[in-house]
Amino acid sequence: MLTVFSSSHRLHHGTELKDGALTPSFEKPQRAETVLARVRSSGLGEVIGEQRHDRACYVAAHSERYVSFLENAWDEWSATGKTHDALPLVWPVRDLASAPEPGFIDGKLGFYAMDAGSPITAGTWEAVRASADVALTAMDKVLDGHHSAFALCRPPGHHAAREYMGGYCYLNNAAIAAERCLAQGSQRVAILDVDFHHGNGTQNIFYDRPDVFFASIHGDPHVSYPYFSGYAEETGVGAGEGCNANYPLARGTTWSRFREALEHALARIVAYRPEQLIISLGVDTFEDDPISHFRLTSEDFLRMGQCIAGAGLPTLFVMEGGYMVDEIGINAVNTLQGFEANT
Ligand code: OKP
Ligand code: ZN
Repeated sequence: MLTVFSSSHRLHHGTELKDGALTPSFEKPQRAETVLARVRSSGLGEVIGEQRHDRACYVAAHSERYVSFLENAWDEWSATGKTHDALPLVWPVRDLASAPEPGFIDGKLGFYAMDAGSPITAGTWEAVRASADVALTAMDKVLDGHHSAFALCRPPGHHAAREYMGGYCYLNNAAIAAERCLAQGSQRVAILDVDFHHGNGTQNIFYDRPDVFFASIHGDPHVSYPYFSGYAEETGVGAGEGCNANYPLARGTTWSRFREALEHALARIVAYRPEQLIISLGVDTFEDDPISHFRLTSEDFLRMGQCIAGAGLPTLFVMEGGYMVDEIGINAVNTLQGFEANT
């Protein structure tokens, strides 16, 4: 399987609030390097760099003003004399949600964020756009006839909605890849999110649309981040009704229960008859992940890849989460090798 990777991810390394203190983020550069090393040592296949894509490819999944915010945020922040990471401090909660866009960076940060998990640093935009370009480049290979490809994206994307960042995410790489398929003539695309956390951003982008089916298997939002979306009752709205499927599972979930949800989601995807399948591949469902609560083993990821291959669809794998740095390379590549073994 072909892998697409960008060394520009190293330009982004930020902090996060953990237990009330600023510490280096769990979402760190070593994650992507570990996965790349495993791709190479396992002989998965060729690794190529990203091709730069038009800004319009990002705006397909996001609003124009949000992309502009991401492009300019660091300059606006550093113009106020600050040299540390930009983090939001105030959010437009329920009764304030219709407020207009603020004109000053402190207000903009909260306006375009769901949490304080996505710091903006000097190199963030360059890394973020390279990550989206990695997904687009890999998607183009699938659209050119490759049966599968691996977009080794960092930072991840699935918490990024049409108009806000959060949960280490800025641009939604999987959604941008799906929009690429539609722009190239596909009628229907499916996205399956197997990251431990609900793909709230992807759900947000396609919630009212019938041309992208979204399914997500994740920790029950009643007790797991992102807390405010991911319930089974969220099935889409308007023309998108029936095109969104959530599988919230209990803490401590092991492969047998995960597999049931996976097979159910894949059956729904096959019935939808998409032309391409995009997998939001988070491996934070691993038993030793430091911030998640499922209990999959490294062997289970081989099985997951085999199940996904059973759908028989041209498939793009997009890297999302996974924070047990020593094992994420093994677990991500196991998924890809399980897929190839059953293709
Ligand atoms: C990203 B992905 C807020 C941090 C809360 C965020 C978890 C994001 C997971 N300060 N934790 O889905 O793996
Ligand atoms: Zn996650």
